[in-house]
Amino acid sequence: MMQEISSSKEAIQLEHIHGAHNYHPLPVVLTKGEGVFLWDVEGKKYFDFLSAYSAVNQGHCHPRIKEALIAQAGTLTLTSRAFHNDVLGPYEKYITEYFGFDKVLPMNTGVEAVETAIKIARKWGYEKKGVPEQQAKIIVAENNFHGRTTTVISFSNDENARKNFGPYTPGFIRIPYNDLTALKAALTNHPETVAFLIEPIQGEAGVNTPDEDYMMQAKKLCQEHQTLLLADEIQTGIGRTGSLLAVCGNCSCEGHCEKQESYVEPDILILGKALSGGFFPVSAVLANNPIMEVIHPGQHGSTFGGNPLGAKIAITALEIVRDEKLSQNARALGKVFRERMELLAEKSHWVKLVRGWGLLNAIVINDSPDSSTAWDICVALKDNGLLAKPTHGNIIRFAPPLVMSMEELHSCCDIIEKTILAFEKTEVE
Ligand code: IF1
Repeated sequence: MMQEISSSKEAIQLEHIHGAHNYHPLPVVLTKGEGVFLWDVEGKKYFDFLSAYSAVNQGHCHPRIKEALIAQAGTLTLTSRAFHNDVLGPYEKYITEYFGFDKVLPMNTGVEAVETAIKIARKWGYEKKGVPEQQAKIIVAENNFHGRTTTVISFSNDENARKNFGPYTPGFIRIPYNDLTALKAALTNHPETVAFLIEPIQGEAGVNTPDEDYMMQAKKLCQEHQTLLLADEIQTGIGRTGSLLAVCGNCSCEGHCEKQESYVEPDILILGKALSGGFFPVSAVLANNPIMEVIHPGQHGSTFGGNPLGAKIAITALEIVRDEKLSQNARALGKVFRERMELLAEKSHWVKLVRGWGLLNAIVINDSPDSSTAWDICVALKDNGLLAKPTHGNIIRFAPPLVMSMEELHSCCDIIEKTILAFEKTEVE
């Protein structure tokens, strides 16, 4: 029998005793979610300003996804890829048309999709570009975050994420983020390069936004050096940054316009998180035929990848982004959010700067990265009814579900303002 939880304290204790200590969560125990709101086991209501790291762009427990899940769960959930199922094909047609690629390779978690993209890029490099065996190189950015597997942490420079997990997978070259000169040099010095793997905005690094033409110029350099551009849009994609994809640049059409001047087409597009609206892991790797055709039966796969339940959920999650105009909403709300935070920065010395695109934003707290100030502010925000999480010590990420109304956004900004200004007073005393 499952032990019933009667208090936050009890739930936290159970996790402490029986679970590995691989996270340091805020001390809040959630039991219910609906739209932009979460409730804890004591019945306190919160605005969600994390969206499960941007997996719940469509809002918690979206009724349309719930309906799709229930209907499909009562019909067929898993066949494996040993047989066909009647949802995978329609899903593959839907998602490839939605994002404008020839083909998709369905996986589950984000990091699996990153691993998949790396495998495809290497194989393409050997078979199409003619890179000598075992020599393929992939260029990545400093302070990248692409997941937790052994290969992916091999090219991280976050000591905490990688130390003592070696030996590491070779074949990666790290260059500074948002530095085209470094990219050009790496491509020139390493003709065996097969891909440039990049987050259009670095999430974990603290919502690092690049120069406006960075992706455009990076794509040009990649083309000149016959190198694939791999866009990890696991966190930035699906409406979050005020466009369907961050690589759409300043176009907020939901990706259904004629491709705009600002759109930079990646050779491989990597999606996860909000592809399922937070119901369970669904990820995808998209590419055109000349690239995807290097993969043949037996060379890659997954028991659950492409399962009918996930496929149905993903179709519905993507329909919602389009039907509810979530990219446009993220764009409008994000602009107001940053304006309000800039006003707050004038009033509070704690807020050093505000940055972000759409509803993927961060404020940098005016304290050292090893201080506890950002954490203490997040605890105070929680007490005032808003849930956000610090990253890298002195940065707080603000990423609410994209279904938020303008009125709710202003209420949230009021909470943040009240909390940080009050924090000021305590500190001065
Ligand atoms: C954790 C951050 C977010 C991602 C990008 C791949 C993945 C992620 C750009 C892997 C995952 C997560 C996972 C979570 C914390 C988190 C995170 F703080 F680390 F940066 F979202 F902001 N590419 N991001 O952001 O996807 O395999 O997890 O499905 O690992 O603790 P996954």
